[in-house]
Amino acid sequence: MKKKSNNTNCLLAALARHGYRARLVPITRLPALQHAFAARLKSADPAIRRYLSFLNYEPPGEFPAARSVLVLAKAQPVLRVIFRHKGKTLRALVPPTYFDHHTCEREVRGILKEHGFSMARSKLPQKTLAVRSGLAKYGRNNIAYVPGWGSFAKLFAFWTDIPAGNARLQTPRMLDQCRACRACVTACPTGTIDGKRFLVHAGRCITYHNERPPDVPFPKWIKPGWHNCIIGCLRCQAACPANRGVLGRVEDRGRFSEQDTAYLLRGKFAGKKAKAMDARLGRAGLELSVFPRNLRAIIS
Ligand code: B12
Repeated sequence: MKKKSNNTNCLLAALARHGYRARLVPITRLPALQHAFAARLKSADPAIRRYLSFLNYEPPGEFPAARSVLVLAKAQPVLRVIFRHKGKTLRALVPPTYFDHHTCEREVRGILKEHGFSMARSKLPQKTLAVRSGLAKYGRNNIAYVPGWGSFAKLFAFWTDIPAGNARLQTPRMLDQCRACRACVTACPTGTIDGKRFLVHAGRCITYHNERPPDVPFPKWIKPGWHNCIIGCLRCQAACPANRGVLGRVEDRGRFSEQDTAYLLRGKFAGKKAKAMDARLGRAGLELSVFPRNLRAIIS
């Protein structure tokens, strides 16, 4: 086995060849990160504080070799999924970051293994880590922007046994171009992005509502015309000048016939048919658990 420091450089180069930008955060930096995060969270919506109760800053007991957190970003396009309904074609959008999670995880695990390292999944705040590690900067919309990829970047954070030296956390920064820009504030119809404070009002975000279980109806204040994606929302990202170079990146993934669409709108899912449909939806970053509510919202 080669010396680990050489391996680290080779590993970072291999990750880059596979399209990943990477930063390493030593685990010794996590208490400070956790402290700062908790302080910021005080002004967040109670719903989001509950939502974030899954966060955990301790490496898993079964991975005592953990030395660092490998923070990764990978560029992703918008996906377009076609539903045939009543003789018409509906082109539904799935924003970046909803798909290929397991494929990427398998790929990264394989690359690490080739270089003599291991990893474990984490429950860490990925966006905060991306910004504090210097991989990204915040947009005014609170989404992390990676140079050249805009906000169309999927983020990951894995526990690893890679030595990370003494790398320091960086001060969170907003993109310079956001200073004089209010495009996202204006584009968001729900008031999620507040021109006066940095933290978003997450409980107003359309994404918050369309990611909830399908038996939870949308609140009445969300107007039907505000829905624009089958999951998530693209309004603040589509209006963002910092995303100009990536907005055209759209990939077709999935086509659902009249019969499929009728099945999804009926909302009664069980047995083999449901399993097969879930697998087809999974390729497009979707899952049965958001149907029929989200499809009804964009079809009506
Ligand atoms: C909870 C959550 C949500 C919630 C709450 C969102 C929120 N902003 O908190 C809801 C459901 C609303 C949501 C929506 C979306 N999410 Co989300 N979400 C998460 C999750 C699980 C945790 C995020 C989190 O830590 N929130 C807590 C807040 C406090 O953290 P923060 O937003 O980073 O806030 C920091 C700043 O506000 C900063 N700060 C405070 N004041 C100031 C002042 C200045 C000047 C500066 C610079 C900074 C600053 O301090 C805070 C703490 O560090 C992560 C996955 C994960 N494990 O990390 C994904 C994640 C952040 N989401 C993601 C995405 C893509 C989205 C959506 C774009 C989805 C979509 N297309 O519809 C929207 C965007 C909404 C928005 N404008 O923020 C991606 C982000 C990818 C990226 N490039 O940034 C993640 C990482 C998932 C992933 N792996 O891809 N999400």
